[in-house]
Amino acid sequence: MEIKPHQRILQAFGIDAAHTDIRKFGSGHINNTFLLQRQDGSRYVLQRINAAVFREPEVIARNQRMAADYLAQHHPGYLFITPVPTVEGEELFVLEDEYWRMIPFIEHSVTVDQADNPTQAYEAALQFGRLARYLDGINLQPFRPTIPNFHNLTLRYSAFQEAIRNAREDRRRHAETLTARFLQFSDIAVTYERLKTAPLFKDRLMHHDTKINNVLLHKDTYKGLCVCDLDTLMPGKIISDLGDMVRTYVCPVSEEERDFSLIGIRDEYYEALMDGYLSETGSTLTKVEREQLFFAGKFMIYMQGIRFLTDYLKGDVYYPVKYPEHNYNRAMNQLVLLERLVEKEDHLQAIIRKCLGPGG
Ligand code: GN1
Ligand code: MG
Repeated sequence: MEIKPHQRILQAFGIDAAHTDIRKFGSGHINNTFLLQRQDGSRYVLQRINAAVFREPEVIARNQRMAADYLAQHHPGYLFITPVPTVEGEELFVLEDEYWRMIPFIEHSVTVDQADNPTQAYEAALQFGRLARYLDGINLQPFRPTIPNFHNLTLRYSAFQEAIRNAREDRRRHAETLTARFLQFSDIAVTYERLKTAPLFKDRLMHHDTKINNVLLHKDTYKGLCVCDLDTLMPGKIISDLGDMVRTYVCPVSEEERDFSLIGIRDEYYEALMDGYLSETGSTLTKVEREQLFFAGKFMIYMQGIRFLTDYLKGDVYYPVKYPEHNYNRAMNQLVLLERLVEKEDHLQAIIRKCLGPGG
């Protein structure tokens, strides 16, 4: 269902709807996003926050504000996107229980949905790495999760098991082989469970959605400009951000691809993203974090795979689908990607050692 922002929302941000061009924008699953262009040429991005997913949108605004204040103080000049306030000075506008916010459109920026060359992977990873490094010293105590347990694999794994038990018979049967293949990788959940309480497995302020289209690149040079989509900026672990880059930059096709024979690992992209991320974060990582760099990819691909399969088993209650087997196919796509990654472990570990350099 398409939701058009109406006049009252634009008015709240001081924008005259009659003289503004509004079009749908971006490719996210969760929020509805629009690009506004005013007659004077200025552009903004308006978003309706999905409040079924983000139960407390104020937490998003608060986390972002605290991060922005810290960055302005410790890294002045760093481009960190902050909301355009309403005419009343609020970060969010609430109308009929729906939350809206507006951010500036960064001029000369573009996003890509898929990494087309290793340099793009490097640039994007460098931007996420820089954010992590700049936020390394921030006090996490006042930050709250915008989605509780978002990347808690232990809970995602239990939800998967519960979905298997409660699935409608036809869906359960259709997914039987795929489910069994995912269960064979349950050691990933076990490793996560062990790791998550290790003292050197640091809590950090993480982005938690490091797909390449969440980095703005310069439209001509494709140099990284800044990161965007900060809804899930909250305490988490390094494997979330690094792992989602592995999940989404290294494969030549996206999670939507149904020709599973096209799924594979492009070594040069893997190396480029490790290089970009570690060039920023390398010196801040603990020993335990350094040991888990390969695990990051397994962790995120596995978690995304079981999230898609859980949703299929539950009857597509979370991810929008275009046809009945959509989530099943997304899950299969992620399983194949996981298998391709694991097959190459020795080689990829050697790449990691190279990127960490001597002493790594
Ligand atoms: C969702 O809306 P989008 O595409 O930015 C999801 C991510 C998944 C991604 C998979 C809040 O992100 O965790 O990795 O889909 N975000 C939420 O495409 O669930
Ligand atoms: Mg997003």
